[in-house]
Amino acid sequence: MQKKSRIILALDVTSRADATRVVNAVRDYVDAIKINWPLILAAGPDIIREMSKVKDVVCDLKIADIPNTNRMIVEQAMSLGASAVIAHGFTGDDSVRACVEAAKGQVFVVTEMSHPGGKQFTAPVADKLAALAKSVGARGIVAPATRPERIADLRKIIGSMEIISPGVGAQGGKASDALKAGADYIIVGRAIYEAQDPASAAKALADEVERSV
Ligand code: O7E
Repeated sequence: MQKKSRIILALDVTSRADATRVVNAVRDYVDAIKINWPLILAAGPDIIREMSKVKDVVCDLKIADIPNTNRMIVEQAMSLGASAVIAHGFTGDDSVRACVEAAKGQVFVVTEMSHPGGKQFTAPVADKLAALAKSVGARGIVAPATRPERIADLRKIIGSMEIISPGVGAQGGKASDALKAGADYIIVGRAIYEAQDPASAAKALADEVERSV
């Protein structure tokens, strides 16, 4: 995954036509595309393969099962062209390790989630989830742009592993705050794909990133 604009597009649209339109408009301003269930269910899993021809795809299935099932899910995602996957850590280190083995390390583990409810159950165990991600050899963690101080806390636990950070724009977080707190990439969905002009919105974010790193 290149590290240029530091923007990962959260492509949470629900048709192949919208996905293609948005990606064609913003491809010069994003480093990777994150594909989540809404688009996979709407357009079919082949959309992963299609988008992987344009940019690296982070397959956000938030995998959370027993080790054997996790392994099978990751193998399918990687065979469709995903460059990395996102998994939950609360299932325990054997389950996350199964993902890491199947993805050859290319796993991001969710820690504290960015929405208000993320404070309820994920925040109290986020430090442990970050430590688990490190201990099993994951590539990085997902940490909230809505609470940049937590990005800084989690950075201390994981050292030089990568942090990808959702919550910029529609959820109230600021790209510059997340990056200054230690995020490597920001994940942005609605602020780009719901904008009147997605290319201008992505460019404005890319400019903000450039000023803050
Ligand atoms: O708010 P948006 O529209 O910019 O979209 C944010 C995206 O990041 C969306 O796909 C959502 O599923 C994801 N996300 C969060 O918003 N908060 C989290 O805590 C975790 C994720 C996530 O994707 O985890 C993996 C990156």
